Amino acid sequence: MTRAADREFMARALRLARNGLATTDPNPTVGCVLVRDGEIVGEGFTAPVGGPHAERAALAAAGDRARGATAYVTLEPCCHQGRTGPCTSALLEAGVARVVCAMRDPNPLVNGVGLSTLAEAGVAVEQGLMASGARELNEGYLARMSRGRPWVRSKIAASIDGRTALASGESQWITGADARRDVHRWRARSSAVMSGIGTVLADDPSLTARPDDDYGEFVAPLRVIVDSALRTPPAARTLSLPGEVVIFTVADATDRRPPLEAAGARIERVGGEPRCDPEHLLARLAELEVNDVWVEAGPTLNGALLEHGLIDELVLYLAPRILGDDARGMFALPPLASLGDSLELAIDDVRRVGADLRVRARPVTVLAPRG
Ligand code: AOF
Ligand code: ZN
Repeated sequence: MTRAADREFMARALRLARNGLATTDPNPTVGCVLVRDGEIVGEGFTAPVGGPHAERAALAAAGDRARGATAYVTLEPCCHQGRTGPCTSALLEAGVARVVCAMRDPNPLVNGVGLSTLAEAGVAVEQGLMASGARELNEGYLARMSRGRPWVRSKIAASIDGRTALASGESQWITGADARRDVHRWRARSSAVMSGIGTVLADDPSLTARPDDDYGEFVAPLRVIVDSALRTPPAARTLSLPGEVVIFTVADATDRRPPLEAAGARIERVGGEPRCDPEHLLARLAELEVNDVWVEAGPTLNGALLEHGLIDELVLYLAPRILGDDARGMFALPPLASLGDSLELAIDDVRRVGADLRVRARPVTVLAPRG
């Protein structure tokens, strides 16, 4: 098989994996293409939790034709008994001769053992083909497995002069309908949608994902409120909607707790005083199998996350309007002594969404600690 052919089949496996972006949570989404004599004999992608992994789906489609085939897989095949049996066993039983995978699975139960198991059984194995494409599909899962913390994307809608609300608090709606539709697609593919108490009190948001009808199935994201003093009103809209809501707080059992629990919230106490320690609450979310968090919050929570170096990606929607210097900004941060102290970003992507701009950027430096 030529290198070009290898790339073509791996690109196809990556495209297949995209189908599972919003449905496999908390599992990674994986694509698999089986090729024999230059011809595709089976392909598949990860089913929702408890269902077959990509490899088993492709093997089922190929039947006997999998014997002697090459499997192109976007993530190292698993070798452990989880909710489903090991894919390594299924590949060996089917007589697959060669396995090309894009990247290692950092799950401690796999982490190289999937490939070594196959190699020891005589299968030709390769790793690393088109790894960056595979990484991008499962940024959240990879972050949770390798650093015990979800991937954090913070979405901010602002005017082109960087303002998120008027001094009065009014903020609905700065960006247009297309940007809001885009946001609902991001929410749908996230494991959790997180906001802070300031936003809950000001906007009474639903925090649910409501993508267009043609979006297809998705696992509803967990809704998370960061509310140090437990000020969430029991009548908050998000509590009245179907699905789980977790409120993180540092407040001890107070009389505010029972009405919130009666309204359906799960309350979790995390470390930190007087404010929830963002590292603790993200570690807790990883324990709850949250892969990626979509943050829609105001300057307080965004500032705290940024200051702790916990924002992995900013998704900024910038509307073509100007709100002026009286209006509110994006991040509450301590004053900087010099421009050299500012946080630098790398811009990954810029596009128009309706009348607005969408900028995706990653912090590449950290802010100097508060002096
Ligand atoms: C694969 N192919 O398509 C996926 C894999 O509980 P289970 O049995 O579904 O296993 C979950 C683990 O399987 C998950 O943490 C990750 O290590 C791996 N995901 N592996 O071979 C796939 N989705
Ligand atoms: Zn598997």
